[in-house]
Amino acid sequence: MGCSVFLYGYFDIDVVEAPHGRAPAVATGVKRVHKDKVVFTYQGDGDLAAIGTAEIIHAANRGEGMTVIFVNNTTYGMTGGQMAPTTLPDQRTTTSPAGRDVNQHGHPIRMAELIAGLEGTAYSARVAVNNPKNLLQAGKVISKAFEYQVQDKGFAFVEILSTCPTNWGMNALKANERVGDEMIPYFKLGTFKDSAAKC
Ligand SMILES: Cc1ncc(C[n+]2csc(CCOP(=O)(O)OP(=O)(O)O)c2C)c(N)n1
Repeated sequence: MGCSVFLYGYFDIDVVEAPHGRAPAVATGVKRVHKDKVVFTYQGDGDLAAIGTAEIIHAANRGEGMTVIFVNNTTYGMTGGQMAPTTLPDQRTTTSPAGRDVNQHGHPIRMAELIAGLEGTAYSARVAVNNPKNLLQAGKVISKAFEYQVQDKGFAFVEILSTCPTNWGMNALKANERVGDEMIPYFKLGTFKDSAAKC
């Protein structure tokens, strides 16, 4: 079996492959037609926070009953490591070789907080998968985001801080350290909206 970057190479589920950025729009159609199905999108940061900004904002704002898994690795990985909206200040990428200059390129976007601010969002959280403790927590949060969909609570969003060792130019161990040392201080872990939480 060959190595695949596509989700259906790893999960035994029905898949619709949407053009980049358009997954929330496609998932809207699938969920509205198949209300009994559990529908989720799986999107990178170039995909969700740049190419598909409009789709994700409006799907959340409409409160579509889907779960969104957003993998933030601070770069466009598949195309060779270009700057993404989540690239950290001063981070070098192939399109920001001198480092991201926030005055010129803007600031990294905190999507989980942005999505939490929308009325249709039932649940928004950020987790990381850089160590066993965070990995276990990520599993719990993802389960919750699916439970909310099954309970018809509305739109559920999970941002996962992840690595891209190849484009970051480091080994897997160093890449996991970078998540803790550089990403988590900017992209704080936690729950930003939980419609079921007691005040
Ligand atoms: C509409 C559209 N624009 C651009 C591309 C080219 N493209 C393919 S993969 C990719 C990078 C995606 O990066 P990201 O979503 O961060 O995922 P990663 O590869 O890092 O997991 C781009 C720009 C595309 N396929 N479709």
